[in-house]
Amino acid sequence: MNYSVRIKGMSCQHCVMAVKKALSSLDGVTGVEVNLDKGEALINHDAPIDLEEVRKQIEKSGFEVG
Ligand SMILES: [Cu+2]
Repeated sequence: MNYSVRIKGMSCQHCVMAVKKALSSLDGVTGVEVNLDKGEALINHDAPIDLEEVRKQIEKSGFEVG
């Protein structure tokens, strides 16, 4: 299963890595692809993911969903 989320505030590969790491830590997540140009993360998961947790992780990393 895939879930894509728009992320505001990413500007370089450091941001990408921070988001990847944060989202990869969530339960059920099997992979994370981040597109810096689009400002989007694609989350692969094999169990339902908690969207509130996704938002929290993104904000904890210093970015914003949107
Ligand atoms: Cu950066």
